[in-house]
Amino acid sequence: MQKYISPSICCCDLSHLEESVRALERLPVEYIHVDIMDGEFVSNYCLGTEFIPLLHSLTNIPLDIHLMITQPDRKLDYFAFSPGDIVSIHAESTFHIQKALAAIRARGAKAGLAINPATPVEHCKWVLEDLDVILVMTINPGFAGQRLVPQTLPKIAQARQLADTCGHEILLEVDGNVSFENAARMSKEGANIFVAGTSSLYCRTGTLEERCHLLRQAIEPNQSKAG
Ligand code: S6P
Ligand code: MG
Repeated sequence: MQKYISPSICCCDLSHLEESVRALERLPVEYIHVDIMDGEFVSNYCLGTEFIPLLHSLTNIPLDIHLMITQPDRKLDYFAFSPGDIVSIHAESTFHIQKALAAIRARGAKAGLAINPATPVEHCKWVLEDLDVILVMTINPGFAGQRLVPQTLPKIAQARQLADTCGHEILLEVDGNVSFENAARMSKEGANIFVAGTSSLYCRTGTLEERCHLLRQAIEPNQSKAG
């Protein structure tokens, strides 16, 4: 199973965004995670719509856009995402999940459904055909630097089982306190995409390269041994 790293760009040094992006390009990583918050779905605000074209102008790394906003189905036109990006909406954020997922796919992006820690995995069941990504939140969304909600770990395995019943590939993403230690556990439970924030890529020990290598070892232990 392929494993992908998606650094959370709000955790980098935003005052030197271009340098931070170049540093990611040298690692390498597969996605850049972009947290968009509206102060309503979550109490916080983080990165605006303009960040998406800005990042696309800086790099070819596909974006992994996490919309923590209410009623995303009514607002997708504000987001200039590109084919190949992942765009995830929250299951708790709209009555019109299927409609929003279909609209994302119609624009060539991968459609993701994010579920909060208290939201059952079964919420994804009737829209599996419309999904490319299930994003299991392993913290309550809104802020970086939180502690894992441990009950979310068995949800990853449940989500993997459900995803594997579908006729097409569904990637399983984890977001929140993806530390080196937690990432290894999440990977064993079947996660594919690992959002790397203050717990790993942007922690304060070692260099960015060393942290990325450690994360890679945690999520792909067998590959690292073979290499
Ligand atoms: C939280 C957001 C996340 C964080 C990420 C930070 O609302 O969706 O993507 O940016 O969790 O990483 P860490 O390691 O500080 O939890
Ligand atoms: Mg996120």
